[in-house]
Amino acid sequence: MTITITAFEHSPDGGKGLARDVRVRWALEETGQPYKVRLVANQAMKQPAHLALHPFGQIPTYEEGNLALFESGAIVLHIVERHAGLLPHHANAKARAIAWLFAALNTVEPPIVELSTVMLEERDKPWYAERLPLVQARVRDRLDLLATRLGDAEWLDGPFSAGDLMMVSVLLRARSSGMLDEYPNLAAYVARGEARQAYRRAFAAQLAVNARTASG
Ligand SMILES: N[C@@H](CCC(=O)N[C@@H](CS)C(=O)NCC(=O)O)C(=O)O
Repeated sequence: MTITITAFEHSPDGGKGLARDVRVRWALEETGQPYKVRLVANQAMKQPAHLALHPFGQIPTYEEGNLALFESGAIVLHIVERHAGLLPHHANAKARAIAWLFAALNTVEPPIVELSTVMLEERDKPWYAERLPLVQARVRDRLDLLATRLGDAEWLDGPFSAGDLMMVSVLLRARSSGMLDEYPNLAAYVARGEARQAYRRAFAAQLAVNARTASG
């Protein structure tokens, strides 16, 4: 059955890999699943056709036969549960990989998203200078403990898993703030994720879309 995902026609980052379709593309590449991409223009995102797929009018979505899914975490989990490669076979190890996937989305991503919002959208507010260090401290709270837990391991819990795929995807969103560089082991962990052939293919595919739509 054909898999179709949605992505931005014009990604706000211009193709730097931060839009959340990249994590879905990455999971599909790691598990060897071919997929199609339907690009969605900004104005179409909140129109009925797209809202029927995604209740909040966002990307990514995932369609396969009768199944339509939204939420990048749910989509990645769906992919890796059906196709081998990113979840360990042993039940306990599998449960822990899924815990890391949720930790990336629920525990690490929220302060990172908050920091991006402050830096991108609140710079001109009178309280920016006071708020920024508070939000940076919330990110540091997470990164400090994540860096300690990772130590000098290659991946979070044994071989590369869906938990690492999601954690690397989330940490990439912190890179432009410079905060990732405060943690050499996390920066190296992210670089190891980016060096994977499957990530490179996913990144290149979304970059190609953005290069094309920027010039067209
Ligand atoms: N929790 C959602 C977040 C989805 C999300 O924020 N998507 C962004 C792109 S990365 C989007 O569609 N933004 C446009 C909008 O919200 O109107 C997920 O992980 O899929």
